[in-house]
Amino acid sequence: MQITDKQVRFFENYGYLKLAQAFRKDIDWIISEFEQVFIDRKVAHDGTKRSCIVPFIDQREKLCTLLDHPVIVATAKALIGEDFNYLGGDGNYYTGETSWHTDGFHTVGKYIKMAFYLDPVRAATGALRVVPGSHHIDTKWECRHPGKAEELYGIHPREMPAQVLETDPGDLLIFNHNIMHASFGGGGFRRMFTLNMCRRANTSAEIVDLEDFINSADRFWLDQTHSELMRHTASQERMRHLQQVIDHESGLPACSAKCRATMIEPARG
Ligand SMILES: O=C(O)CCC(=O)C(=O)O
Repeated sequence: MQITDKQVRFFENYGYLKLAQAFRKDIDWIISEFEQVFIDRKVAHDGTKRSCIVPFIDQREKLCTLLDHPVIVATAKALIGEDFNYLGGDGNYYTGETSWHTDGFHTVGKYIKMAFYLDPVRAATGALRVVPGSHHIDTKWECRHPGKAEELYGIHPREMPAQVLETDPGDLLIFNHNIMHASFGGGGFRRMFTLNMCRRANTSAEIVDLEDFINSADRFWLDQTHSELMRHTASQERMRHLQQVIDHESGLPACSAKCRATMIEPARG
């Protein structure tokens, strides 16, 4: 599978992409592996608050192979370069709504998220929605405050102009970390997992930003970004996408130690 120049252009301009049914053939094993992670980790989701496991695909050998999957690799290479970095990701049972936010404010580099929603989701049942183009952080257009919809425009945040990305299992969503996104109306058991990635950091500013991102996993009490399983089962090709992160995560254990001392449990997102 190839990502076309037009899809790349769309992603550059609007900040998101949907690959409908790109994982149609894989979705059954993906869902059963997803469930197995929660069983392995003894996380029994009861629908009252979000359950979140990080890093997620790293928990099981078969899920780790998503990082070798031709669709994932071709998409990441097209959007962020041949030697992209894999930065972990979360696996979730979501409860309720996710208010408007971004996953970052990167002024350098390029950070993306790939998201698999494992249940059909529609506008009123927890589909991700994005404000197209809001990843252009230097824009003068007032598109980066949808969370202040009531205060600024007198409307509910749900009514903000946005693209609703309704999905069925087997679809893949990709979005820029800087884009404004939210979801409304999800129930107590909405299943979804993600892979975070970024362009290889080359300048010193990009390296600082990469280290900041890596260290932000301290809230999950992690001492390294990837699991040992992810590393030990990695081919040479997969290692290309792990190595720069491994080389820049020496600060994480100390940051995590501080979080362990001050938080009652690892963050849930
Ligand atoms: O699906 C959702 O409710 C939100 C997902 C999200 O905000 C994210 O993965 O960054």
